[in-house]
Amino acid sequence: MMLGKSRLGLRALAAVAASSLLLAGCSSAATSTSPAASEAASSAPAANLTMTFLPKNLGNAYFDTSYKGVQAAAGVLGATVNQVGPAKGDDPAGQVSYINTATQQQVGALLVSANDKSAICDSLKEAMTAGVKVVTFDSDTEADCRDLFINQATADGIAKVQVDMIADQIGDSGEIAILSASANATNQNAWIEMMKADLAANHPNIKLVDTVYGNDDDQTSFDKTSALLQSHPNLKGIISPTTVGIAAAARYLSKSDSKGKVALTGLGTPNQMREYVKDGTVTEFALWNPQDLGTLATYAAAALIKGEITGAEGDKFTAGDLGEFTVGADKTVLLGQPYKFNKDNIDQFDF
Ligand code: RAM
Repeated sequence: MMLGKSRLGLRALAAVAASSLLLAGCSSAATSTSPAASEAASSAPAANLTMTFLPKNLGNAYFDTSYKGVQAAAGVLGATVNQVGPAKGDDPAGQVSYINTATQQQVGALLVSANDKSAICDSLKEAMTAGVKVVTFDSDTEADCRDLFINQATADGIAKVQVDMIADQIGDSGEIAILSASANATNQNAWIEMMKADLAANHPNIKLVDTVYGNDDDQTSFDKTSALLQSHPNLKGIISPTTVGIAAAARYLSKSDSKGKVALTGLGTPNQMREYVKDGTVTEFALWNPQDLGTLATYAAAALIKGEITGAEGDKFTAGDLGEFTVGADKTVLLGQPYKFNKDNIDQFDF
């Protein structure tokens, strides 16, 4: 099921406003609390609501949007969140050093999109042993290296929407290639495996001829697009399941002879893709709201820190304006399902 656009809208400001009202209500209620009750409250240890936000890489519009959601939620929760991260999206060692620093700083929680599902595990386990709550979002680690994973949408739903779009755009027949993020990215790799299975089972006339990696670097992704077109002269379509890759590929295609001849779809942000939808380079692509993902991760981390949830299946918590969420199997929380953007709706979105 596709997500309605109201779920994708920019509701962070409304959430902040509504929660400020709630907070105002709370503080006036607090003045009428009995002295004994306030003494008990003041002796309870304050929750450590400091957090480190560690995306795959800095300078990625997708994670910048997630961070807006993080900050909006932090404002409501009274949390302090600091963003750090490597320059490149294929640098797990860089992530490890930021994780170790956060552990030394004794933050309450780490919010991490993993560059590698196992390479950052030891440092995350050390963080958890030191009392830091670990929430992965967007790109997961092995399940025992974190307290919770905030999943943007089901992996099979993300895979299917991309295969459906390319099949539709190339008449369900011909050569396609995948331009991914880094070769070790947990999220892209899971989606690629499921896309391959879907292609094999349901699209016998589509042939996946190549999978290349732009490492979520704009120039590398641009160059890999050019190389794909040269090595596969019969290419009919490219799927890029990364916002960095699809934007770079669209920029390349829009100025090339292949514009309008080689289809491009995948996962992109409306703001980065708008001009390529309008100039006819791209027909349709998909995503979820990265801001909501950041908001949800922050509320989940706060609930873990405060001991309101432990990450056990069935645990429930509220994520402000996004509503109530329930922890599912394997300590995961699901945001929703991907949404498709095209020329008819893209102007309704601003992220
Ligand atoms: C890029 C990153 C991120 C992924 C999106 C779709 O920004 O690789 O992990 O979820 O694309």
